Amino acid sequence: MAKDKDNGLGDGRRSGGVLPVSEDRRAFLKSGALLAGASAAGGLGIATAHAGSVKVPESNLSMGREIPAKIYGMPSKYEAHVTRNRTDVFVNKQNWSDWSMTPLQHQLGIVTPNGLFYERHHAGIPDINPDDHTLAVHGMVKQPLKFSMSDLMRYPAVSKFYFMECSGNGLTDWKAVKSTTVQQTHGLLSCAQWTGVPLSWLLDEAGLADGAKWVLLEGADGSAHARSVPIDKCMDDTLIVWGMNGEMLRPENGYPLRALIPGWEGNVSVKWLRRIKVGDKPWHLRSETARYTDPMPDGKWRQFSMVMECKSVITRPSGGMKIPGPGRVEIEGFAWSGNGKITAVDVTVDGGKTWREARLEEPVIDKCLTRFRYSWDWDGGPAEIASRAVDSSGYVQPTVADIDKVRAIVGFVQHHNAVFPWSVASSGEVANAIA
Ligand SMILES: Nc1nc2c(c(=O)[nH]1)N[C@H]1C(S)=C(S)[C@@H](COP(=O)(O)O)O[C@H]1N2
Ligand SMILES: [Mo]
Repeated sequence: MAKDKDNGLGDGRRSGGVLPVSEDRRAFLKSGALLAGASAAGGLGIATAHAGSVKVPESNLSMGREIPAKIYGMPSKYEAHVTRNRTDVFVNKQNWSDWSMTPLQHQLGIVTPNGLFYERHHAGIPDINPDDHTLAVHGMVKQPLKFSMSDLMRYPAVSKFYFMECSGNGLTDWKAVKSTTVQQTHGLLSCAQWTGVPLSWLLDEAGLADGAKWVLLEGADGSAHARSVPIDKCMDDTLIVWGMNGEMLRPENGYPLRALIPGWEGNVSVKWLRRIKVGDKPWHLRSETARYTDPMPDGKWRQFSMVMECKSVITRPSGGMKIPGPGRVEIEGFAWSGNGKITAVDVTVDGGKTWREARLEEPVIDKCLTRFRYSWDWDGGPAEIASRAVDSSGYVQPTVADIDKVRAIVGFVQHHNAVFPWSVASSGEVANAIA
């Protein structure tokens, strides 16, 4: 298994003790004893004590790199270890129908940078010229329509933050430890600000015929990936997007056009979108019959379970990291729900015996990643840490045992949103404790 070289707790925090004084910091300071070595004036206990003169660094003594005439900027060479990685747990013999995972342990804030957004393709990444690309709206409509990219981009666009998660996220680690890092256990999850038009505008313009109930979305890739989506979701918050975090979609995320179906399994957000067909019933396609369905205890399979229900995970400290020593540990992670906003996250440090409420970081947005934090005084003994999220519908993130009761498990589980524990050894080493 690939070892992440920058997974220690200390080295990811290059800003040292120089943090702005914020509400969060005040809460941190009030919430308990500081690490040994913290100043009496009330530092976070992260910086090392310093006396004497401040050395002038080499970079102060010469001119820096020149600005090229044109360039697409790239991260610092010192961040080269932060990559999205193809799965090495569920190894595929080819890399066309495959996936790559977001390094959640390195993500700052709630937005996933475009180069780190997870990927899932069924037949590789097509290379589509936007000048040749069109979107057809047809089927049970009063007037079939065809849009070029420049037609679509004349609409007054909207920009919204939404998470995206593959329903297979976590399937490798159902009641068995297979993965080491949170990138491997939860990295089929990312979040972006999407820019495009509400699908309702396009459907209103075409005019829905009486009896229109379902919509087919089809991609222009080699898999001709397609899904059936109920008309209500299409008219509610579904977007047809070309923008992602301030720039055009990346080829791997659907350039030049994709559907973005907020809060639902990633599979319905059809990439390289070329066709929207309105009908009166679902099409029962491969990805809603043979795949992306949940086996039930009565032997039947549940179709169209498309909402990604409330879930959370601790990203720091997480699997493969090492806590430097006893004392203050700032636990942080993500919570999200396809059914609304996150209203609370609880954290346990004793394997679920007791739970304490974590702090939620603003902004807290509907169907978007929400960051939580919890300040823990680690006594240096073995511990088990986990988070449990609650959403605005009142739904509480289930445990593995809860899911086990209501599903038949055939090898692995889709839509695995259970509480996910990490063990902390006396050595400070953090490991996957899902078993
Ligand atoms: N045309 C097309 N759309 C697709 C897919 C695909 O293979 N082809 N994969 C789906 C799946 S399973 C997921 S999880 C998301 C992944 O989107 P991303 O690669 O932008 O993260 O796209 C969905 N849309
Ligand atoms: Mo997916």
